[in-house]
Amino acid sequence: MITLYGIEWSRANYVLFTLEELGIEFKHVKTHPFEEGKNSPEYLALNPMAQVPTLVDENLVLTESMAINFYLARKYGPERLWSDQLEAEAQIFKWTFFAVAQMDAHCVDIIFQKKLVEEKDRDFELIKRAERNLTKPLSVLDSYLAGKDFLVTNRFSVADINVAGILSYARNGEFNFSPYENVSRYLDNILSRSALKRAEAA
Ligand SMILES: N[C@@H](CCC(=O)N[C@@H](CS)C(=O)NCC(=O)O)C(=O)O
Repeated sequence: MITLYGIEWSRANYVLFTLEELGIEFKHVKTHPFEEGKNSPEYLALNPMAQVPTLVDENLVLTESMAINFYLARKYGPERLWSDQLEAEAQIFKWTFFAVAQMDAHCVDIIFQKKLVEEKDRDFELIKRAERNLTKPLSVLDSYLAGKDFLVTNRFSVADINVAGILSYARNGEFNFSPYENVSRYLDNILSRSALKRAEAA
């Protein structure tokens, strides 16, 4: 039996999305990223960074949300969320790393400042900088998505879960995606999937 640690509004959300897409049974331990429980010796033995998510599948203990999603997709949904074509697999890696390297930190800054920091303490300069830093990667993504519904070989894959998951942080932090029409349409499409609704209700 798989166990996933991490509450649904953390990065565990991306993993819950994958688990729900795959329809796998799992145990959900709602470890909170900002509460003391994550510093227990038992949890630190699984995730020495004291972060969520962490996945345990039999003898495998895996951290890092994107790596967890790659593993789940390959093990439990190779036809549905992965690809047996090397070129398509390379694109799954490419778009996931693009989102992690070019956008993740800015999306986290936006949601953290807008939703977790009180207005009186909010760093508006940091928000502006994060929004500015998203301009180039979002323009690249927007051009790529013209006429496409999905990132890789025009079918839904784990790359869509990873990229839309990362961008959902900016969206939930009220970032204005309207200048990026293709990205907006794409996010509406991916983030309205019933599996994500189930994940958010977890
Ligand atoms: N790169 C890691 C980041 C994990 C991460 O930063 N998780 C946050 C919650 S979304 C957390 O646990 N923060 C608490 C902390 O860093 O102490 C991943 O993708 O899994």
